[in-house]
Amino acid sequence: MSNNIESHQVENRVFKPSKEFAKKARVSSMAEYKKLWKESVDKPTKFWAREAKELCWQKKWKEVLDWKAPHAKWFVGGELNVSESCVDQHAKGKRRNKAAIIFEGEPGDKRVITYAQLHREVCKWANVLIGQGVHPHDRVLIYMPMIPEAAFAMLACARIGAVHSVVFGGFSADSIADRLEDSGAEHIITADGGWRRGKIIPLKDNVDAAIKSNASIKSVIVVKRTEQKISMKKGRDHWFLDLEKDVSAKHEAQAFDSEHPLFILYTSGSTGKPKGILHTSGGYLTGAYTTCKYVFDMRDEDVYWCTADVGWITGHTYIVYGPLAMGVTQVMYEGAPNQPDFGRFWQMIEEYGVSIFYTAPTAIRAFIKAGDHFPEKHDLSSLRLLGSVGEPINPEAWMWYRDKIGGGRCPIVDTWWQTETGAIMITPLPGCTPTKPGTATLPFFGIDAAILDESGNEVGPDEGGRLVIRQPWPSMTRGIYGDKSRYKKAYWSDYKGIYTAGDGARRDEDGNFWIVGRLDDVLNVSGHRLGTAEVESALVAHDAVAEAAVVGKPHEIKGQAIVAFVTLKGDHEESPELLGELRNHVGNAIGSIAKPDELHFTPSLPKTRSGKIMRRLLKELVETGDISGNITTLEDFEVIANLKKKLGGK
Ligand code: 6R9
Repeated sequence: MSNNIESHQVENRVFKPSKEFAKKARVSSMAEYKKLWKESVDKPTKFWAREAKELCWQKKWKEVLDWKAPHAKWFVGGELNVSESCVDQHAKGKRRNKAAIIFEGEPGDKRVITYAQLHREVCKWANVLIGQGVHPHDRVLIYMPMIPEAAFAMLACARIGAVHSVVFGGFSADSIADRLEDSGAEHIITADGGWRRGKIIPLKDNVDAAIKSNASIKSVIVVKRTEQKISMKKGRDHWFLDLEKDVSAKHEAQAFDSEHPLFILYTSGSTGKPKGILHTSGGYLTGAYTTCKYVFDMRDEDVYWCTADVGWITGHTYIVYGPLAMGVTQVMYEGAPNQPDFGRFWQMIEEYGVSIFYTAPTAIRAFIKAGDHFPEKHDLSSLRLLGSVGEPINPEAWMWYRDKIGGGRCPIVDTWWQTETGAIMITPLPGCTPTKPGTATLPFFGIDAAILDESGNEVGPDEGGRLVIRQPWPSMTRGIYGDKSRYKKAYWSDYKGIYTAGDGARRDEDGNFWIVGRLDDVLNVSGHRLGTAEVESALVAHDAVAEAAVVGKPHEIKGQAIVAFVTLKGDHEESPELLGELRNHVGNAIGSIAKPDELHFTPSLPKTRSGKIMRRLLKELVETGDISGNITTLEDFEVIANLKKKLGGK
């Protein structure tokens, strides 16, 4: 029996970019894409060097790539200051008075920060950090709401050669403590609080709890945001407002080596302690910049909005480093998408004339559930390009996004990538790639992606296998902070010299990559290995279904039985009839092999705080009736408690 993943999904809808979009795009035909892609993987150093040249370097590199698998050095001998490309070049040039960040807080407060102001702020922050004794290579933990100061602080760290480690503001004191310990950070940047769903997240209180018995913390810099009372420890804790009074708004950006560490970002990993994914300077910035240019087709006149939080890699690459290196105007929003209601995003798109919008499938499914009347109330005609990231986007959610948000005219870029890859890897190019709902389509320039079976052979069309990258790329992680062997074991041990992403995938006959789910989640039913994405997408394609998650459960005869969890759209009610109908619907859509043996309705699914469905928890719940593992990354604990009751567990 083959160990490969089977695929049963058929998708025939194809959408080509409009002639009008193609005409103005940087890459406007598939022939051009294919030619450029081939050149770029045949001679990756040539392609990436050409792109890297568009950034600000204080000293040119001697060698583009030094590759001793799995360790890469890019732009060897080159020196740059990352913040110079993102800030100084615009502040000194024609974008001086252009809006860099249009900020909206959850309570409705607004601010516009021009590139010249951004420059002054970043310089002030850099001087404040130096004043607190922060040196190059020192790690600085940033625990902030989604306010412009989060970007200022990150860029200031980059500017002085310190290594930031941003911890998502929704994480607890324990997560901060773990990350402080692992990274050895001695400085913290935070705020009194942040606004989320009309409530204050007590950021400073959480920091206090995390460092209560930690004597190694030298300084805590606090931004005033929510203005509730907090405690400040004398000598250690400082209001930024006080510190900035004593510093200059000028700071000369010193050059650092291309491989100087830029940041550590922790990613949960399926088991055990979070991995500190390390990224360095020149290569990372090249990846961020190049993908913004080609994938989002960013132009000077665009208003770009990525709804991620800076606590995730998407916020690092596609809020801070990439868009700012491009000199674009972007919208930044502090709060929840449903505050005060599910119209908030659409209202903001209308108000600011957003032209490029980048969000996640989990948000799209929530909007579908909330109802079409929210987007319908707003003029979304400024939009010209839509993006998706984070999970496979179910074809029906893709169609909704295209029709209801994109008005049928905006190309959708479904971008596959990871914290570890630093930048987008598999994606349509908006001016040329024919898209099909549910596939991230084709590899980006310089990216040699493939799907291999267990013995390392490339699989045929529509055969599932492991998604790998066969050549180094500039924005790849340089490793797991402080754990060399874990890096090798996690990503480089399946095949020699080849990066394994941990995702299952297949390619269709047009070469498009379809992510079928995480390899850890693959189902094995009567010897058939099925990815989770196809079964879930079949469920979501039913009119009544908003969201679905499937997991395997031990079964005496079949090996595994399929258990599905389903949330319904607002106007549908659960019933035994609907349950039967949904099971049959999956059977009809992809075959009886994929028909769920059990199906449970639930008002919501367990997710990570970045919106990814946590199938691991559902699996544990159906297998043992309880959850024992680490659930600190879970967004909403109630979900699990309710499901436990429902399944009659402990
Ligand atoms: C950027 C980001 C990475 C994992 C990745 C995959 C899933 C992300 C996807 C996608 C299908 C897409 N993923 N984008 N799956 N289609 N367009 O999300 O990074 O948080 O590290 O997660 O997310 O499973 O391996 P990260």
